[in-house]
Amino acid sequence: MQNARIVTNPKSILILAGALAACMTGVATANTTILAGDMDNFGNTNNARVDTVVTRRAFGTWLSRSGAGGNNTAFHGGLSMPFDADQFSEGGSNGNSNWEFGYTFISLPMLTKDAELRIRVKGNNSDIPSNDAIELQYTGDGTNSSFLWGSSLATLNGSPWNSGSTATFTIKLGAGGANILNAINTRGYLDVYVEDDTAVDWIELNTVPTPGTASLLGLGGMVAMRRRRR
Ligand SMILES: [Ca+2]
Ligand SMILES: [Ca+2]
Ligand SMILES: [Ca+2]
Ligand SMILES: [Ca+2]
Repeated sequence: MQNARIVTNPKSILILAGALAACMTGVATANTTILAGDMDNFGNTNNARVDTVVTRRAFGTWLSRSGAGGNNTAFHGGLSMPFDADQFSEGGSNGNSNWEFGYTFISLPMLTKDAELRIRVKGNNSDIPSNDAIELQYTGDGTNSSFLWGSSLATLNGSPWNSGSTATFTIKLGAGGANILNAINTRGYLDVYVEDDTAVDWIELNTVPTPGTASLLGLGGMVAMRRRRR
C-alpha cells in the first residue's frame, strides 16, 4: 500500500499566516479612534464634510463672546476658526489672525485610563502665535473663561511657538498634568480650545487603547515572516 503524502503548499501557509495576522489586526481596530478634521496638512478650509466644527452650546457661546478678548466677534463675524486656516486668504477681510478655534467631541464612550488626545497645529504668519495656548474642557456658563486644563503651545513644543512652527502634540488625558479623565467621563464630552493665531489641521481622540495589541500584532508579523523564509 502506498503511503499517502501530505503536501503542504507554501502559498496556503502564507494565506493562513495572513489570515491570522488579519485576525490580530482586527483586535487592534477595536480601539475607538475619533477624528475631527481631515489629515490633509492644513489644506483648504472649505471641505464641509470632514471639517465641520462642532461646539457645545455654552462653549460656543463663549467662543463668540463680545467685549474684551472676544476676537471671533470683533474680527470674524462671531464665527469660530475653521479647521486648516493656516493661510491669510482663508480668513476673510481680517485673514486668519485673532481667530479662536473650538471643537467639542460629543456623545463619547467611556474613556480608559490610557486615553489620549492628538492634535496637529501650526503657528500662523499673521499676528502673534508665540503667546498662544491650548485649553481643554470648558467649565464656564458662556460668559467666563474657565477650563480644567491648559498649556502654552511653547511649553508643549519645548521651544518657542512661532510663525510656521508645526507640531503634533499628544496629551494623555488620564495622566500627570492633565488628568481630566473623570471629568470627561462624567460629562460625556471633551472641549478643545486653541488660541488665536494658530491653525488646527486635525484632532484625534484615541479613547480605548486595547491592552496587548502591539504584542499580538508583533506575533502576527513573526508568523508571516517565518513562513515566507521557507
Ligand atoms: Ca489651509
Ligand atoms: Ca492675536
Ligand atoms: Ca496670539
Ligand atoms: Ca485638515
